[in-house]
Amino acid sequence: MMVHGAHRLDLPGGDHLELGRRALVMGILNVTPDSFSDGGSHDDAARAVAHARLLIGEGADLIDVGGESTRPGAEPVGVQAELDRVMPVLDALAADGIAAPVSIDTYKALVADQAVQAGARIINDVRGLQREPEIADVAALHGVPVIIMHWDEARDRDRDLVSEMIRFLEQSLQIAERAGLSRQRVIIDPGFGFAKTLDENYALLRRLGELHVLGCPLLVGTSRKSMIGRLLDKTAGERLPGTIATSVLAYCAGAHIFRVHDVGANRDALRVSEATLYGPPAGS
Ligand code: 7PJ
Repeated sequence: MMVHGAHRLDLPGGDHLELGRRALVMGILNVTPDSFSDGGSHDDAARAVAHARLLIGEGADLIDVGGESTRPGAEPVGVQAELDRVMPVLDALAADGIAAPVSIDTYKALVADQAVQAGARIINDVRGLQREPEIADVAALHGVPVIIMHWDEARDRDRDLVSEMIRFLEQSLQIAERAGLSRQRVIIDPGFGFAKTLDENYALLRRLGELHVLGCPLLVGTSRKSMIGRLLDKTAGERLPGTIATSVLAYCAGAHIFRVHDVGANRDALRVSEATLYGPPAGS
């Protein structure tokens, strides 16, 4: 079973990521008041850098910095408040010479622009370029790839979720192309947990392979989400075994990048998955 499409993702500064059989793990670095650090003070920025180092030590290939909690029911934050959280952390990561490429989790064009100027090399837009389409111009201007996630609260719930998702993502791809961002610069993400029922989240995981028609690399974010917690009746801290199951299943369906809190454990599970589909790496 050989399911992984091979993609080369060019990053600004001459680096690139190989997306294919080897799964990439994106470590989550939340800088919100409900996480361990909100980035606002020097100590907070230092704590965030320490956590990023820990994630990289566990094998993270990428670090995703986010200043707005998009969990259901969370308050939206303004541009300035989001900048106040993420900029000190991005500056501190750059000053620290952090090895892994950093992505900025934002749907705001202005935040994305500032973040990229401070060293972020990927834009992770949970609104799929459809909240502030100017964010596509920011990405094109700086030559950074974008993650377009599906989040469509206005979706017709009588229609098939995956078909609607493909239509939504095609629209996002059109916005990208109009801005001068080629498809090769775009990663797609089905947006687990975003305006989806428990049944829909599991149907999506079952049907993940259908998204390959778009021809883009695929990122999934299921880590500690309620699709696991509600099924198992577990708190956020107890959802790692369930998360690992979703990572392995998504890998087998051809996913390339895994956005997780628990990098080491997911990394190990993905290495075993890689060895199962394609054989162990030479020399091991
Ligand atoms: C996702 C994300 C996701 C991408 C969040 C949480 C909610 N970005 N940002 N995909 N989820 N690309 O982590 O529970 O699934 S915030």
